[in-house]
Amino acid sequence: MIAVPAPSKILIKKLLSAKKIVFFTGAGISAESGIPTFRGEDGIWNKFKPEELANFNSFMKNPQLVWEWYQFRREHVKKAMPNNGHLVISELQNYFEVVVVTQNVDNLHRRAGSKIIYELHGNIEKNFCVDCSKRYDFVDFPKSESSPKCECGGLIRPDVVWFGEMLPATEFSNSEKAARECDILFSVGTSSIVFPAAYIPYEAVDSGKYVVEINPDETELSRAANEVYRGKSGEVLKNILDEFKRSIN
Ligand code: BV8
Ligand code: ZN
Repeated sequence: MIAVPAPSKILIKKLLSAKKIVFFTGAGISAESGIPTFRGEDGIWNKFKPEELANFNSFMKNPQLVWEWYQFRREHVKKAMPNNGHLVISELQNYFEVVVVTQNVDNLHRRAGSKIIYELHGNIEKNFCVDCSKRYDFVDFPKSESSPKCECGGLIRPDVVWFGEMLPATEFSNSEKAARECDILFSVGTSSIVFPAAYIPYEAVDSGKYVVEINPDETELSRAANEVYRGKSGEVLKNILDEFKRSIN
């Protein structure tokens, strides 16, 4: 059993004087909720690379396959519950101004009670028609249904950002601003290889902010971070919250 890394004295000291915290999260924070990550050994449908499926051309070429992939993921998301990682981030709102910048499309931060969330890659529960843009948000499409059509006859697609597509401009610029203005940025459960989202932690690094990575594995960001916690986010974040609460009492 690998010991969960305890928070450093420096980090607790930084937290005691901090006001604004940004959590930049990826698929790893939802792993303990049973949602497979993209690129780990349990990666979703390992036979396909996310870039091959999360892609407009693949969708137009084979809407059925891509639609089924999202239905498969929606099933996971529906059954999933926020884990300690999401819940700690939500509870820290009682002590700090917390901004969540997430690459995840699974809605778990919102369900855990986080208020300020920038979804850089969209939301798997939202959909729209590729032809007339009619919204089909939070519609429970029957499992059997092949890729559904809009009343105008157009294909309905998930409202997520696919490879080669622009990120939502306002969410992205708000995220950059939050990273520049925070006291501490935690990068949690992301391989830090998908851009331009992966630039966000570097905004904090370049602005001289304290950057903490929480990930069992090394990533591209590791060498630029001030501190790295090699552990599961649900456990590491719980330790940090408990130690912080001990320090303020
Ligand atoms: C764009 C939504 C162009 C859909 C996703 C430089 C600049 C700009 C673009 C690029 C660039 N270089 C390359 C590009 C192209 C591309 C890109 O980044 N490719 C990568 C693969 C190299 N980027 C794009 O195409 C972007 N669009 O640039 O448009 C453009 C420009 C101008 C004008 C027009 C167009 C769009 C990218 C968004 C793609 N959409 N998802 C969906 O979800 O289905 S990306 C997908 O990857 C998910 O969003 C996911 O969140 C994201 C990142 O993956 P991670 O979250 O990090 O997950 P991963 O599995 O990789 O890692 C999990 C980590 O968790 C691991 O490190 C693991 O160790 C850790 N972990 C596991 N368990 C735990 C844990 N950590 C903590 N606790 C645990 N228990
Ligand atoms: Zn339509």
